[in-house]
Amino acid sequence: MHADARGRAPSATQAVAQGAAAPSAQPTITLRDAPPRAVWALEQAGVHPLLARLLAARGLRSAEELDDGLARLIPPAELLGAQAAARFLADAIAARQRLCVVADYDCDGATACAVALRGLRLLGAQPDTLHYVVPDRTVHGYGLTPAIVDLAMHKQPDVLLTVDNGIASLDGVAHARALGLAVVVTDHHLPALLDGRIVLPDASVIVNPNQPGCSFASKNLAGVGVMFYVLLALRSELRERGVFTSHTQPRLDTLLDLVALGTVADVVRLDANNRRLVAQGLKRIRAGQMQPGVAALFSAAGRDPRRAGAFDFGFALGPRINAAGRLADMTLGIECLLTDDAARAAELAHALDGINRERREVETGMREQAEVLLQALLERDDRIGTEPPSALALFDPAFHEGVVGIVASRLKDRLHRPTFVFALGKDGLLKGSGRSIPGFHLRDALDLVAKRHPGVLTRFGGHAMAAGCTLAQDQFAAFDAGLQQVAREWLDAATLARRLLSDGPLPLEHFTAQTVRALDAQVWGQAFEAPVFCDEVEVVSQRLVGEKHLKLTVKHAGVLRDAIWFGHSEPLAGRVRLAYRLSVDEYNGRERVQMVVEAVG
Ligand SMILES: [Mn+2]
Repeated sequence: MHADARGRAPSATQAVAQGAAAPSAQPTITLRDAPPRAVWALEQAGVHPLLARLLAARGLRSAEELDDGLARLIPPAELLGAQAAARFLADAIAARQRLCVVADYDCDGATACAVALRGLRLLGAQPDTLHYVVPDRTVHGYGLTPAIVDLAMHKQPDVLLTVDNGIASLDGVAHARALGLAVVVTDHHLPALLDGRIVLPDASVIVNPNQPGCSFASKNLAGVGVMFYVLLALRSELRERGVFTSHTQPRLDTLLDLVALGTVADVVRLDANNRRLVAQGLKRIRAGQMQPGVAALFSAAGRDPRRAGAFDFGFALGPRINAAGRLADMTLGIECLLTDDAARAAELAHALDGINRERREVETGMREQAEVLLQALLERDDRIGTEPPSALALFDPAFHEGVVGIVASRLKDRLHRPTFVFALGKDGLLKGSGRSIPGFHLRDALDLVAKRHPGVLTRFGGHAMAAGCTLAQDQFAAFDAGLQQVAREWLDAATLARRLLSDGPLPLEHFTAQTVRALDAQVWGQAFEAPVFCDEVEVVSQRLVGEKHLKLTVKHAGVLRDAIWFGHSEPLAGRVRLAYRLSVDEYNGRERVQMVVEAVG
C-alpha cells in the first residue's frame, strides 16, 4: 500500500536508511549517582550489592520500598471519589441497575474495561446488567463523546462508567445527563482547561488522582489502576453493608495480571505503588495464574509466562492488544481479555497477532516515508548534515491514523526532538499524535500554540510526554511554525542534547546468567529504567547480521564477550566505551550472557 511512497523518492529513502542525511542524535553517556548511604542501607537490609547500587541510583532509600506486598499499596480511601463511587456502584448493584462501561481503544482502556466487568461480576453484579462500548478511533475519536453516549444507549443503561477516559468529556457527560443517565467517571488523564482554568464534567462521581483536591500520593496510576482501586473501595463498602465478610469476600487479586499489563503498556511512571501492582501481576503470571486471554497472548507472542517480565507487557502483549485499536476494532482486544474459554482466547489472540503483523508493515512503510519527508525538510532549511530543527511536524496523505503515534515515538527516539506525525482523518481533518523529550511539556506547548494562533487547533489534549491534536489541512503550516517557535523558546542546547544514564562498570563476578536472571526478576520500566552498564572494551571482531545489526566479539577485562548492537551498521573503532544492557539466552542448551549495546561514547 505504500508503493507510491517508496516510488516517489527511493534515493532519499536509501540515503537516510544509510544514515547519510539525518544522523541519529548521539547520546552523551553520564553516570547515575548512587548515594553511598542509601546503597549501604539497602546492603544492610540484605539486598544484593549490585542491586543495592542500581536501586539506590533510582531513588530507593530503604528496603521497605522493595516490599511489594499488597498491604503496602496506598489505601483506596486516599483516592478522592473512590468511596463515593463505591457507594454509588453498591447502590446500583443492589437495585440491579444496568451499567455500561465506556472503554478506550488502547491497552490501558481495554484492560480497564476487562477489570471493571470482571470485578463488578465478582462483587455481585448480574452479568446481564453489565455491558460495554468502546469508541472506534477513526470514527468517534477519543473519550465519552455525545456520539458514544448515543451508541451506549443501545445497551439501555442506567449508568455509564468511563474507564481511562471521561475527565475532559464535558459535552458527552452533559449529553448523557440530558438523556437521564448517571455517569461515573474513572480516569487518570489531566482535566480540560478553559481559559486557563480547570473544568470538570458534571458527573455523579469522578475518580482521578489528577483531579483538583485529590491528595493520592501516586499521580501515576494508569486508567486500569484507577478502576482497580474503585473495585477495592467497592469491596470494602460491600463488606460494611454486610454483603460479605473479610473471610467470604471475593478475591480481587485475580485481576492483577490485567492491572499490571495495562499499567506497563500505558507507559506511566513506575513509581513505588505502580511497581507493586506490576510486581504482583507478574508473580501471579509466573505462577500460571492469569486470564485465559493473557495466557493466549503470551503463547501467540512466543513468550514464556513462567519468565514473564514487564518487558513482555510493553513489547509483546501490549502491542498485540493495541494493534486492534489502531487498525481494526478494540472489541477484539477486550473480548480476548474477557473470555473464560481458552479456545476462544487462543482464536482471538491469533487474530490480534495477525493485526499486529499488519501494523508492523504499515509502520515500516510510514517510517520510510517519514524519513523522506524529513530529508526534504532538512534540504529546504539547508540543514543537511547538521542538527534537525528543535521540533518536528510531519504529514503525508498516505499515513494511517492508527499508527501516527508509534511513528512519532520512533522518530522522537532517533532524533531526540518533540515530534508530531499527522494523518488525514475520515472527517477531512488532520489527526496528529506527538511525543516529547524531557524539558518540553507537550500539552502545554499545544496550549501556547492555541493561544497565540487562535483557530489553528480544532482540538488538543494529552500530557507532558505525549499529546494529540486535530486541525484543518490548511492550518498545518501555521501549526508547524507555531510549534517551532515554542520549541525555539523552550529548548536549549542542554535539553536538545540526548543523555544516556548509565550505572557504571559491571563488576566481573556479576557477568553471569544468574545475575541477569536476578535483575530480570525486578520490575523496570518507565522512569525506573532497566540497568545500563558502561565499560571500556576492545573490539576483537565485528560483522553485520540481518543486514542492519552489528554483531561483535569484545574483550572486556581480559575476557571475550558476545555483544550485539541492534539497528546499527557502522563498524566500531578498536577500543570503545560501551553502554550496554545484559541479556541471557539459551543456546544449544547452555545459558549465554550477551551485551546488548545501547551507545558508545
Ligand atoms: Mn491510559
